[in-house]
Amino acid sequence: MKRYSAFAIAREALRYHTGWGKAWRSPEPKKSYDVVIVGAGGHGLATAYYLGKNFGITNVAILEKGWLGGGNTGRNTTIIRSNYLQDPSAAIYEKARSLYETMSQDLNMNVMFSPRGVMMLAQTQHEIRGFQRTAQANAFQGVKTEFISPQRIKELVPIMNISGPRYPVLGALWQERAGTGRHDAVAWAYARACSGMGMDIIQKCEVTAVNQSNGVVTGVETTRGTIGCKKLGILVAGNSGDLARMAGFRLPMESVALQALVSEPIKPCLDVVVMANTVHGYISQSDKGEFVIGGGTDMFNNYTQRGSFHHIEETIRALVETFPMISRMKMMRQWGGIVDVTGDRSPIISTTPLGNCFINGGWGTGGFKSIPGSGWAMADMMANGQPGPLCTEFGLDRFAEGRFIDESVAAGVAH
Ligand code: FAD
Ligand code: PYC
Repeated sequence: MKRYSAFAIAREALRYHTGWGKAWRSPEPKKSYDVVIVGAGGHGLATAYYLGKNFGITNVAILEKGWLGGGNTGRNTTIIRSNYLQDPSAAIYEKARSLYETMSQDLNMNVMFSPRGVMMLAQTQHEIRGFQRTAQANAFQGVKTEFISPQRIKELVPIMNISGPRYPVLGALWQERAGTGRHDAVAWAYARACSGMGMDIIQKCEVTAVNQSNGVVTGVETTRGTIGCKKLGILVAGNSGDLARMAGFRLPMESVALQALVSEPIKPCLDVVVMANTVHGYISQSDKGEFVIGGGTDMFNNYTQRGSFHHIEETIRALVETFPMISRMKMMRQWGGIVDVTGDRSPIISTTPLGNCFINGGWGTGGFKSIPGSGWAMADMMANGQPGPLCTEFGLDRFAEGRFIDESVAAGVAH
């Protein structure tokens, strides 16, 4: 794999950029692998990468039914933060956030991590109490957040109307080192690193059945033939229920569409991320100048990877009191992704009833930020056969035991 560097750019400039080569190989699938990962989204690719980097396991295939990064990883609004309430969540999201800080250097590709700060607005008395509680919990967890005043918010975001008649801005939970990253680049950077370690990324390869013998996984049937494996990792977000059915178990998870939209590009005027959870809207400005805007999920189960008109209206209506300038902007495009939502709004990173088959899903509306931490924890579990410290609490058993990790407030998106 060629190293990207200033020197490489200069060298390629001299030879008209003819020597870059492909970022990852597209090989034919082998008959079998030590590990097969289903899903080349951020979580699948990160898991493969840390299997190689942390455990030296490189006889790995990552199978993807579409194109890599074409699921939710390439459809999200790229917010990265770790201001969660419960200890196990804060630990894994903060691990992920800290890995984002050095990801560009670690993977030798610019993932444009931009720690511009994320604020979650408190627009009711209830939210003030909730966010003050989170700030306190975060202080104990070693996650740096603070509850800030309306005046400080106005200094940080001059375009915001903090004295709206219906939803005045009463304060915010502020995380200064939170921010955004380039979603495609995250997938591409992991893919390039995995391919560089000799792993096979096989696109347009849909898994259609899971093979097993004596309660242990032996491989998968795919649209490109049978592929054997000693260990199987399922990381398919909104399709988790389908894969679990193929593997012979059920998941406490629902699939719903989450939508977003972007405006026409304008001059820079918003250099932090703002989430307004009471009204169900959030907003940031991309490097191109577009406002990236999202709202709540569709409130019914579906598998549609597209947007709908009533959502534009609902989401803009939610934000327009706080950001009046939006009312005069044109919206350019919208899209949707299928998110995998659990009852406690926390992920599942778990062994399964099928031997040597592991599942990672349920990140719902918030799994872009967790990609590196989730991959780190999943690789650890797959290499050692049992959950390590970062994911012990996220097992499937918590639903049978009633040991929920309630993060419905921290999720920040209405479900
Ligand atoms: P995906 O990226 O969806 O990857 C799973 C892959 O599995 C897909 O590529 C799919 O094609 C493949 N697959 C499925 N079935 C099969 C099969 N049978 N065989 C082979 N391959 C299969 N999170 C944040 O942290 N911050 C945000 O700001 C944010 N905003 C969001 C906005 C929107 C509109 C959406 C939709 C989501 C948002 N999220 C956000 C959530 C985040 O995008 C997801 O949690 C995360 O991307 C999930 O990554 P993944 O790798 O698990 O899934
Ligand atoms: O998890 O921060 C988040 C988020 C914002 C929008 C969608 N998800």
